[in-house]
Amino acid sequence: IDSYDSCWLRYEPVDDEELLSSYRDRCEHVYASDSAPELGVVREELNRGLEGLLGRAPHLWNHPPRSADGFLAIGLPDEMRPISETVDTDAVRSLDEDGYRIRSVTWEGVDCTVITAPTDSGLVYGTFHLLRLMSTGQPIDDLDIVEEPANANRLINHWDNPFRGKVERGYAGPSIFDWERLPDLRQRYFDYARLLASVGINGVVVNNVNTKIPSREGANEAVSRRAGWQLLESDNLEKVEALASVFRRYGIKTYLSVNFASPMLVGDLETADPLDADVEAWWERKVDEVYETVPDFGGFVVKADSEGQTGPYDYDRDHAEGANVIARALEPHGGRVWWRAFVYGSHEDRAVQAYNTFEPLDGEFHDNVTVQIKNGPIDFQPREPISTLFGAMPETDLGCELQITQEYTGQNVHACYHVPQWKEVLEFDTYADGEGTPVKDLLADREGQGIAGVGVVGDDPNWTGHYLAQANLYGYGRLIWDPDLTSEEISEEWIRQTFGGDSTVVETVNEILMNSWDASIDYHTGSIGLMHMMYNGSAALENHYDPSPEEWPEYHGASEDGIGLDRTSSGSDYTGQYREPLASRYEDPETCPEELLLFFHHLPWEHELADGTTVVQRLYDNFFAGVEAVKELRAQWHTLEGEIDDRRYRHVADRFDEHVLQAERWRDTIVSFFYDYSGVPDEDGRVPLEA
Ligand code: BDP
Repeated sequence: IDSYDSCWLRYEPVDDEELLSSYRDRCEHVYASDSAPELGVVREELNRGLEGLLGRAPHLWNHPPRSADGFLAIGLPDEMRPISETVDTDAVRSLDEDGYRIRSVTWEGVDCTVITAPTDSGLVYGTFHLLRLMSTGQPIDDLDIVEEPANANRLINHWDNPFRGKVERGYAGPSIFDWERLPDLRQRYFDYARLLASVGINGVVVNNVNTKIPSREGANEAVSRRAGWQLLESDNLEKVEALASVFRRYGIKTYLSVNFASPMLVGDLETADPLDADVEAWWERKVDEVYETVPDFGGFVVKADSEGQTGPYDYDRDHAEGANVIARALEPHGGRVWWRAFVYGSHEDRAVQAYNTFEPLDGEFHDNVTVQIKNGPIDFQPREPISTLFGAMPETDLGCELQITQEYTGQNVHACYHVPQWKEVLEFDTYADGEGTPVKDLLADREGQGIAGVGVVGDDPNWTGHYLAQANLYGYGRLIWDPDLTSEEISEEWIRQTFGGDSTVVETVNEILMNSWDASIDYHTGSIGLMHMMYNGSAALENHYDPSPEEWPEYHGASEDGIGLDRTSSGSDYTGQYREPLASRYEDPETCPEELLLFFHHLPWEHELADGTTVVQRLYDNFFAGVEAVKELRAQWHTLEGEIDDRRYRHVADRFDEHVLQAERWRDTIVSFFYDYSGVPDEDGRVPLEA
């Protein structure tokens, strides 16, 4: 990790004398079993972490240390006496897979800290938890912690194109996965696995959902031969296993995105029809082969009938038929299909299509299929309403797809902390089972459900492009482990581990992070439900960074008489896909929450909002406020000069300069666009802009 940033696993020396001596008393001697591979990981991480924090490496024992005044004991519940004699082992064994218990106890007159879990991966998570407590300066002398993850599946979806090395929507350099050199391993794989395990991630999909590079990138045959679908070829499976061998040490399963037409691309069949017997047999054989090579393989992600990827529609079959043929092959091995619901193109309003396609199929999917739904109906916009599919398919395992990489929120230039956005998604009450059925509860407690985040790391030394974007990777893992954590709790943990515990630094960075998303919504959308006003450019470019409202009229509906889209019962009736009282709430502009108003309604420019301000004036105000907010974030960052190391200070300061310029560019482009249509000047004289 040396030449690369250690992110939040810096393990800086503890400088508070009292804490240091308490940590030393309790952790200098460690009794850890080393039976399983993961326990090798526990020992390695403790060596590294404690040496950093306490200034010397711990003594590691294979039996209770005799002379010590205190020690740390880590093992399965029945593995060692200091554990079996101090905690309720039945209770530990009945914890969820990945759960753990940490407890301060006295054993044979000695102060002990015990970490125990029903599985090895729980021990890894428990170890990282204890190290986190010390890295954030918490006392550890009176612990009684029981943790279980809220979501069984906590995945990262890499959109990394193998062989070509480019990460789709990646802004942190090329892919970290070097398929040319695999099965040779890079230190980076181990460090990445550590980062992920430290925040509870338990699955990694290593390649892009676009497994065949679509022609929109101008790909020729030679290029698309070296695309993700190829990873299923026999010669490549040992490379997949090499990566899996690293990840499994940390309790992380490896998955692949696969092409629906694999029987034709990888095999030599003439069809990929999911009801064809040869196709069924092909998937079975291929999956058997995968599991011979990668025994704990997680499963497949499939993007089908979407943006140029083939799918069951090519054979007049539906999505359940498409998913099930692959699921049946995975079933005997315990693998799972994550089948994406990201389909659009056949409906005038893109928002309604996923529900129309998938809701009627509820109950038709095989047990080991998870339907993976983006948080909103469009595409990871700064703010969207919540997808109507959540709560609409009770007989189907669902997964929520979030985007960690900042495709639409400033890429690697803007500071934008996404945790509050994800929190809004997970807390959203779907009313699926009456009032009080938030998305987070719908996803939790089912073995086949969970959350997938589109990855953010690349080969840049700082991993995420923008240094502060590390907080998004950290926060993603922490939040999906425990959606009841607040955004501030998560950011504070991250800051303490990343920049140290100085209270001014913690408060300042926290405020910057916490205000960054609101600012982003203001200057990208005006904060009353508009979205998708970015520039695309040529098919090969797909910039998604600069403003270009004239390019996408179908997403904002600007006209001389008003702005917004009618998605009520008189329009596309997206509102009708929600349960009551949501449907009625969104249907009426008087009760529709202002932040989503123009998503659901086309309103006159001078329609009056609740406080008497007009729509167009509110848009002007919010766009201007967004830019001011970014300037304020920058000014706050400037107060940190000299308080944190210069290298990281400069990196972020430089990005803030560009961030301000870009926010102004958005504001000026979009308010001028509104003015051109509406002809309404700003009350404060800011629009039209001075020439
Ligand atoms: C959009 C991206 C595109 C992805 C697509 C997807 O612009 O690159 O391939 O979603 O999720 O966000 O499949």
